Amino acid sequence: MVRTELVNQVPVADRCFYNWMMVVICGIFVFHSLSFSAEAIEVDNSISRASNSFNYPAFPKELVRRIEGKDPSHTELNNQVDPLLNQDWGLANIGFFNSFTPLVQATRAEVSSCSPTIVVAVIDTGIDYTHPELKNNIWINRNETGAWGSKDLASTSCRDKSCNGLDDDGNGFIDDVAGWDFVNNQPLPFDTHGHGTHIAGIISSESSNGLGTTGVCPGVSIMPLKYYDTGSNGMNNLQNTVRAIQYAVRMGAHIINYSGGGGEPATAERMAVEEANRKGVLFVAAAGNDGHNNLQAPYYPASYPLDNIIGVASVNQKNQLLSSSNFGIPVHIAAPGLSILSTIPNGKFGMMSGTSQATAFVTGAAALLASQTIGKSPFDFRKIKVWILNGTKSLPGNENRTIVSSGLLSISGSLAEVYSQTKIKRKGPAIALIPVSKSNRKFQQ
Ligand SMILES: [Ca+2]
Ligand SMILES: [Ca+2]
Ligand SMILES: [Ca+2]
Repeated sequence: MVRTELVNQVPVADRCFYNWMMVVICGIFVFHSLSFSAEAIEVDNSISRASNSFNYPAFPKELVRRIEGKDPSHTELNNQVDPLLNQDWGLANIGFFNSFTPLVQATRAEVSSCSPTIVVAVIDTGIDYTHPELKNNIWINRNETGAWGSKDLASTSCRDKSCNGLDDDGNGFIDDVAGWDFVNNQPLPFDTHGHGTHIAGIISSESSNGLGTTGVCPGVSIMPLKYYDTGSNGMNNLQNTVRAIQYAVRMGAHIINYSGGGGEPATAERMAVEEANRKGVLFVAAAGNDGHNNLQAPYYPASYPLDNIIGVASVNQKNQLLSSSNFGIPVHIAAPGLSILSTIPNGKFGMMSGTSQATAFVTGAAALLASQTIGKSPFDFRKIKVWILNGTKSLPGNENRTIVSSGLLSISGSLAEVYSQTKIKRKGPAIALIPVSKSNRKFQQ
């Protein structure tokens, strides 16, 4: 029985001949297969205490400045070329760059600077929150920050709620200033694996900062929730998944990205996603990388019949469904998923493949659409889902309707849906992207 796995597991033939990084990725991801007993899980609701036994990096000073309210301008464009942008075929194929054309008439600033008030929970392997592409976009728990205590107190050297050893906001997690590591039960959700950092980068990498490429929704707030670790078993992964979903919903995430899953349903997990539904949270989930029809062999959580779920298949550069990608209704949409360039830990960039990556593109698109409308109307996952699914384009050669219920993700198509169905006024003429063709940067190693 296979349950709660990361879904980068495309066949070796699909993904292992691109570069050295792909060889590494294949080595990491091919052999995950985790087992559990589907219904026999209990979710621990006791207060989670911080552990001092991990040497994960402290949150960077830029994040601390944001916590202290001294650096609110992180989303401003600084107009430096993102040197790897021209290698980001995924952005091109989903019409990201066409969003700046007169047809759609979004300005680059609109599309390249999402609202930090939109919160995306990335339930994954954690995130390298020190990565220069991501560190400015990490979600902050405002009620676990701020000055605390007196200088006369001898019990701790910390004078801030983020490190005082107390659950200041009473949510059951001590010092959870920027997410939570459910694997190790501590407040630094650092990514020692790579998968979560890659997902976060596809969604939110900073734009025009002279580094890497750009996320679909740069500047959106990312809530890192670490549920997965190669050292833990499938049962723990599932329990941590449930707790992470519950945390995301309670702490106000608008969108949850879940690039994992398995073939067995679990009542506790379904209940958590149902609660997300009731609270208006969009749940974007990978369709899985087994190459099968999810109608015949469901893949969870993507296959739960809940209307806040968008299930995502993966395609290659020619918009052909990967042979590894699951398909069939209720898989809603397809997105790029082969050799996707994004962030990996320690400030690096690399490529990964699978419906995990495709899921992140759809999540980024949902966040982008939400950023267009937030402040003008409440976040409404049903509208977001309709805009995304109505904005798709057909998948050539894939017998569109039998593979996914919609088609290929299209940012420009979805934005056009938003602008045609709302009273949002365009702010001005489109402006061109900074050309990147002269860049000769290589992947960092
Ligand atoms: Ca807390
Ligand atoms: Ca605290
Ligand atoms: Ca960048």
